[in-house]
Amino acid sequence: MGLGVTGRAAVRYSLSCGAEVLVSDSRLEQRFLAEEGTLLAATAIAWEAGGHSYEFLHRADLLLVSPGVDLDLPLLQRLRADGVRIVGELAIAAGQIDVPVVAVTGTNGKTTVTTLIGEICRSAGKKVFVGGNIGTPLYEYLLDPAGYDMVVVELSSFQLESGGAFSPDVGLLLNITPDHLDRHLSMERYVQAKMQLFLHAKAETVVVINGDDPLCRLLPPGLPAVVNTFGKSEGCTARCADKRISLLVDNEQEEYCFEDLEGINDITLMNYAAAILAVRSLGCSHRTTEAGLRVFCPLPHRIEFVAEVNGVDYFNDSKATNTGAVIGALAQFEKNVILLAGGRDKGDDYRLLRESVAAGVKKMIVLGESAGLLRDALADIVDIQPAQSMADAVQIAAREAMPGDIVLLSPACASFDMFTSYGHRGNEFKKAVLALPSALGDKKMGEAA
Ligand code: UMA
Repeated sequence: MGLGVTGRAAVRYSLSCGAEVLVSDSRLEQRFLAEEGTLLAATAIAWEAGGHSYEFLHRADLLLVSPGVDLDLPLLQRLRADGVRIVGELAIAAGQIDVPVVAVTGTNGKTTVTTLIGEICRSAGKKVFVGGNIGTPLYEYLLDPAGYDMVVVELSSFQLESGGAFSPDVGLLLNITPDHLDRHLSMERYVQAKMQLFLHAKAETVVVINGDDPLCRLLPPGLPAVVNTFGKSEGCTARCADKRISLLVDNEQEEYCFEDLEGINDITLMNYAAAILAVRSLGCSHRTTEAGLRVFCPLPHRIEFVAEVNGVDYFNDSKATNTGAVIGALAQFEKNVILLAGGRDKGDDYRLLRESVAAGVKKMIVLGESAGLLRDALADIVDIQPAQSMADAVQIAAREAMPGDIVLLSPACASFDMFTSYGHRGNEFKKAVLALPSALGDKKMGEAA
C-alpha cells in the first residue's frame, strides 16, 4: 500500500520471495501510470490507483504499508478485523537480520547520528548498511545482505508504529518534541510510537536515551535492558559539558575533548555523545571513535552555512520541520536573526517558539500554508512579513538585514506545500541566496533615493 521509495522496494522484495503482488496507491491513475509505468510493466503486477478499496486489498493475505500510510484508517481497521495482517518493513525485517542492528530514532538529530555511527564503524573496518528513514529502505538490505557485517537504520515514528516485533541490538532515542501530530493526534501517541523501539528489547539490548529529556525516560515498564543515558544532567552515562564528553568504560574514565573545534555546539555535543555510547558498545576503540567524530562534516540542510553577502551570514536549516528543531537552531545564534519559516503544517503548536523568537529574532518572514498559523502564534512579539516564494523571502531578508545579522531558513514545517522535499526547499533557498547581488547595499540606497 503506497508505491513510493519504500513501496517500490517492497514490491521487489516480495517478488523475490515468490509472492503474488498487488499494489494500491492513492495517486490519480494518470499520474500513477506516468510515474510508475515502467515498474508495473516490468513486473506485471495487479494494481489500483486513485485510492484504496476494500475489495482490492482484501485479496491480500499480508498488507505491507508504506510509512506514509495512516494505520488508523477505517479501511485498515476493517481489513485487520477480517484477518489481513498489516505490517511495515521493520516487522518484515524482524528476526531476519543476522548481523548487529543499530536503530536511531528521536524527533531531531536522527540523520546526523545515524550517519555518524555508520561512518565511525566504517572507519573501524566494518562493512555497514546505512538506511531507513535516511533514504534507503531496509528491504534493500533484505534483498542483498551479502557483504555487510552490520546495519544502521534511522527510524521514524511512522516506521516504528508498524514495526511489529522488530528489536535492534542497539537502540537510540535522541529526544522527543512535538512533530507529526497531524498523524499521531496527541503527544502521548507520538511518544508511544517512539517507544516501540524498546518494546521487544532483551536483557542484552543496549538502550541509549537522552537523559535530559523527561519524555525519553518514559520507557516501557519492565524493560529488561541496561539503560545508558547521555546529556548534561548529573548521573548521565555520557556527560556533556563545555565541549567535552566524559564517560565510564569498564570502570575507566574516558574523555573526548572538542574544545579546539569550531562550530561545536550543545546539539552537536549531544549527538556525538549518543553516537559514542552506540559505537563503544559495538567494540569501536576510543581512538577510532574520536577520530571519526573529528572528521565528521555537518550534513546539508542542517544549520548549513550558505554564504556571507554584504556582511550578513545566511544559514540553511531546511531539515528543521518541527518547532523543536527550530528552537535548537535559534539557540546557536545569540540574536539579530531574520527567520524564514512556514510550510505545510503538521499539527505543531507554534507558540512553543515564543521564547526563542523573543530572545533572538528581529524579524520573521513567513511563507507557505502555515503562514497564518505562525502569524497567529507570534505576531505580538515579532515583526512578521509574508513572502510569496523562496526567492521573494530571501530578497525581503536581504533588504532588511544589516551587517552582522543572521538570515536563517528554519521552517518548523514540512516542505510539501511548495517543494518536493526539504532538500528541494533548502536548495531553492541556497540558489536564491547565491543569486543575491553582492552590492545590494548600493541597490538599497538607490531604491531609497
Ligand atoms: N500513499 C498511498 N496511500 C497513503 C499514503 C501514501 O498510496 O495513505 C502513496 C503516495 O501516493 C506515494 C507513496 O505512497 O506514492 C509515498 O509513500 P510514503 O509517504 O510512505 O513515502 P516513501 O516514498 O515510501 O518514503 C518513506 C519515508 N516517507 C515518509 O515517512 C513520509 C521517507 O522519509 C524515507 O526516506 C523512505 O520511506 C525510506 O525509508 C521521508 C520523510 O519525510 C524523508 N520522513 C518523515 C520525517 O523524516 O519527518 C517521517
